[in-house]
Amino acid sequence: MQLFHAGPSPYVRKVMVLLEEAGKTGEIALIDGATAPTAPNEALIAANPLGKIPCLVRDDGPALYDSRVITRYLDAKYGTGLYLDGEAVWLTLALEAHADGVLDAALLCVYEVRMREEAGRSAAWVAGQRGKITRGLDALEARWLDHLSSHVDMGAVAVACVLGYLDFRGEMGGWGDWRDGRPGLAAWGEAFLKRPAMRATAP
Ligand SMILES: N[C@@H](CCC(=O)N[C@@H](CS)C(=O)NCC(=O)O)C(=O)O
Repeated sequence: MQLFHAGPSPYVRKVMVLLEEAGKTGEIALIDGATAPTAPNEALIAANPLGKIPCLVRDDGPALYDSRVITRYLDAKYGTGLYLDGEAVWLTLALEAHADGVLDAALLCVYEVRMREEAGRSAAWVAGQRGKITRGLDALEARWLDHLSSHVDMGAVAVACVLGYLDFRGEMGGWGDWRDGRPGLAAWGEAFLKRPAMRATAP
């Protein structure tokens, strides 16, 4: 299998963390997936018409995207147990979707700075995306700490990838420090980001 990959991508990082946790990084060849809406990667587009990473090219079936589909597939293939069993899987999936939504907002803030001329940028639009980030983080502090502190699942991995990305692109994104006013999330995040799989995949 081959994975269209780029070190800074937080969505790619979710997949890489799963592979690290499973001890299966050696089974997948990483190929250059560097891309942007304004600089499409033709090899990637041949596998994923949406031109987004991660994209997993399989020998025995169609390419898989997006990150949530790939992580679910690899979890089933390698039995990593990062999706909880029974009813609890809905918590994993809800938390992963929540984290990915915060990531989507953060990525759009970064794209606004990197890909739009200053004169064409919309302060109101960026404020709207930052609002999603703030509310998403506040909800993690208010409602998800019990789950986070008692499960290592794909929801927790996705949240940690969000926090890592907010640190990595904080200067460009201008969203402030996710730790401020969120002591529970700060403590959980600092500890989770020290896991070997998180360290090995840091942007
Ligand atoms: N929902 C997708 C989002 C993937 C995504 O937006 N990846 C970015 C890189 S971090 C990308 O490929 N951007 C290029 C583009 O939008 O054209 C997933 O979870 O995989």
